[in-house]
Amino acid sequence: MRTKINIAPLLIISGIIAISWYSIKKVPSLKEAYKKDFLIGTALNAAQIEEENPIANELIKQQFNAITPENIMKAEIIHPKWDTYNFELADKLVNYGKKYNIQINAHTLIWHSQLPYFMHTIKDADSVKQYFVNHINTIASRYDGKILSWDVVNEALNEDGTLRNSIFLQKLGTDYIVEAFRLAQKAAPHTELYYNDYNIEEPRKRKGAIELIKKIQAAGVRIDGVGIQGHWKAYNIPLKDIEESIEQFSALGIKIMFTELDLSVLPNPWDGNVADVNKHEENNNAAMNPYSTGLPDSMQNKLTKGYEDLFKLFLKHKTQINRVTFWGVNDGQSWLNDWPIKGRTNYPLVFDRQFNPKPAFYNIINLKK
Ligand code: 9MR
Repeated sequence: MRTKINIAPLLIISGIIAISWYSIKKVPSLKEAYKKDFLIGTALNAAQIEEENPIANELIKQQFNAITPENIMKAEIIHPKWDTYNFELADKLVNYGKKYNIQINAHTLIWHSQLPYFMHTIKDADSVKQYFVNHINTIASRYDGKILSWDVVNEALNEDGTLRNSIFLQKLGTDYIVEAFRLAQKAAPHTELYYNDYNIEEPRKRKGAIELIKKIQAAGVRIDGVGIQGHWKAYNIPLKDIEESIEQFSALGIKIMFTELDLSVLPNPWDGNVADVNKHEENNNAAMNPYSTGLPDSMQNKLTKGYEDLFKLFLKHKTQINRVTFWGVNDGQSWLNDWPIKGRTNYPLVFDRQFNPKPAFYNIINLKK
């Protein structure tokens, strides 16, 4: 007996994909609009690197000429055990970039967070040193010549500009950042090397970052750029601090990137633009999740204006800025739906949950008309 296959659901799904694909095709392209100014990047999660969703894939190719892996090159994933590296997804990312002609910023070599489990069991300085050297040498050399740049060290500073009390500071001493860049420069001579952090536009932390960069330079070690992450609030963007930072960092002779741009519209239980992934707030209530059914125009307008003001500033300083990367492709992907409170509905990017461009997107595009 022949089994009957019901193809109706398949036809409906293909229809939806075709319609979405057709409407994506009609959207203007950020990377095209800004091609003479700076790279326009996005962060990719594992599913996007694996090209699981054809709509996401089409949009990424159309809009972005730079990608950063959101998680898959972090130590806990790429170096899960002392002697084991897991390069599968990072290699796929490299192929993805090659296939679609998109530049890759690798993220990140030395970070106190998302360390592999074995690092929490290590107590002696020699083993930390050995991990540090092996980790940088193995990973940075593997991708040299295949990627544009590395976030060599991520988030090494406290809010007051002093060095964060990480396992690396404790076991390796205050020169560990210079040493990380020294090792990276040797292992990856063809790759640009950056320091990346949040809130380094803020004067106290900025001062710490400037000292750090000067220290690396004074040691005769190469540092090519600084990444200002850009996790801000749509309703309170520190434009003056950002402009001063662009001026002061570029005076050091290095490139500037905005590396993890997103603008939260939700209330924050703490003050400041802290992006410390290890801080969480448990308390969830309706007041802290006010837009679960949709974003009101008043807040949409703030988001749109926020993005427009930022891109105006970026364009004003375009000769100093090499890349602006959004931290995710669409609102549904954003870490800000789960941080600092789990399960909220945030709207921080320029494409909505259905991959449609938001008013902020069009205002950014219109600045170039
Ligand atoms: O967006 C990332 C999220 O998916 C991860 O769970 C989290 C922990 O690895 O890291 C997020 O990305 C962070 C980035 O790597 C460094 N700066 C702050 C970012 C947001 O937390």
